[in-house]
Amino acid sequence: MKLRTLIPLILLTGCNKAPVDTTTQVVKLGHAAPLTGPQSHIGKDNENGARLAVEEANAAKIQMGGRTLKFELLGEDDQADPRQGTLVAQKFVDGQVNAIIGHLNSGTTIPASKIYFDAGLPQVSPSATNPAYTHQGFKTAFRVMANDLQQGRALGDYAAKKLKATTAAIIDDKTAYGEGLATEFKKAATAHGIQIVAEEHTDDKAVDFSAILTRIKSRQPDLVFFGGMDPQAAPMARQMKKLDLRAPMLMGDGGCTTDFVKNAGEAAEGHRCSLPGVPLQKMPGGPDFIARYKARFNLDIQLYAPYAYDAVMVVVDAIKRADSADPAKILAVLPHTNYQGVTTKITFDANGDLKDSAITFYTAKNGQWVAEE
Ligand code: ABU
Repeated sequence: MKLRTLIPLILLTGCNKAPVDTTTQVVKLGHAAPLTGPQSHIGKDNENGARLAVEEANAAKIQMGGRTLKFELLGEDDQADPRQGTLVAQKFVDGQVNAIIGHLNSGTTIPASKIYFDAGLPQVSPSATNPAYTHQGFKTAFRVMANDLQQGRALGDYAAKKLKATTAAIIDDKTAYGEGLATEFKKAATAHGIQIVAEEHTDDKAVDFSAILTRIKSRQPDLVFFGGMDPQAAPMARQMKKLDLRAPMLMGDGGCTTDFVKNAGEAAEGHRCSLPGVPLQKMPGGPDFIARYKARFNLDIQLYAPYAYDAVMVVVDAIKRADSADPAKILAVLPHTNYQGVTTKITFDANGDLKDSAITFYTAKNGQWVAEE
């Protein structure tokens, strides 16, 4: 750029001061997920989805008040730990971010949401599905995925109608997500007359389930429901096979990952999972998103990347409609979102939950999750 073109764009505030850029306006988006520990592969997938959205939003050179918006993604590792989640939340508040994308886990999202609410910061979680997140009366809390009232009910219906189970064992990982989903599954399953013959608990760091599974085997359930994430689900499947516990495992979205089928190997075969939304290939922007994600990161999508992408784009859309990146102004328009995302058409109910979302069931076959029609 020639100097005479550059000078009007840069305001020099004094000989010793750095020039103030009057051509761009920075918009800071905080993103929180586990980037270390057993769930780091899912956390990085979320962050990649959000990063792709930020890069595409920047490429669109959105103009506001004579400036180009420059979105910055500030990624933090909450380690899937509730206490770390609140520390990250406070860091975002102190750093004066404009909006939050996250967190990934319900166990971090829920305690962090109080901090964002108190600070008046919009929060859009791509993946936290415990209903409590949006049921606290916080007008700052939104999510772009069905919650576990819907998912738990669908899992109970599936157990009764599709798997024809009359008995079930339930294991949860004692997290807000795993325990919450197991509770909703149990309500729906028992409403269908399924007898719960065992209830066991583990945690989100455990890898040895042999004692739990041995007790469950003695009760001969028609299925084993697991409320938890893939770092537990994969070794659990392997240990079920070793113990010759042949009942299918039924899981929610937390087990529905690429890593589950990879790490469980042959022991994954025949297990089932549910995932909010339609299969990625059938999502409105799914095939194109898969290609763009692969081109940018040279990775396959784990799980929630398209939801993280949509969570960013919902905020970008709100900023455009508000004609402002001020958090209060974003919050004024977010409830009226009507945005065609990669995953679905996104509109929110009065709680900040997605209005319409399908639930899809998958069976592990030949090393992949295969969607059921
Ligand atoms: N939706 C399952 C994983 C995230 C969570 O809700 O904890």
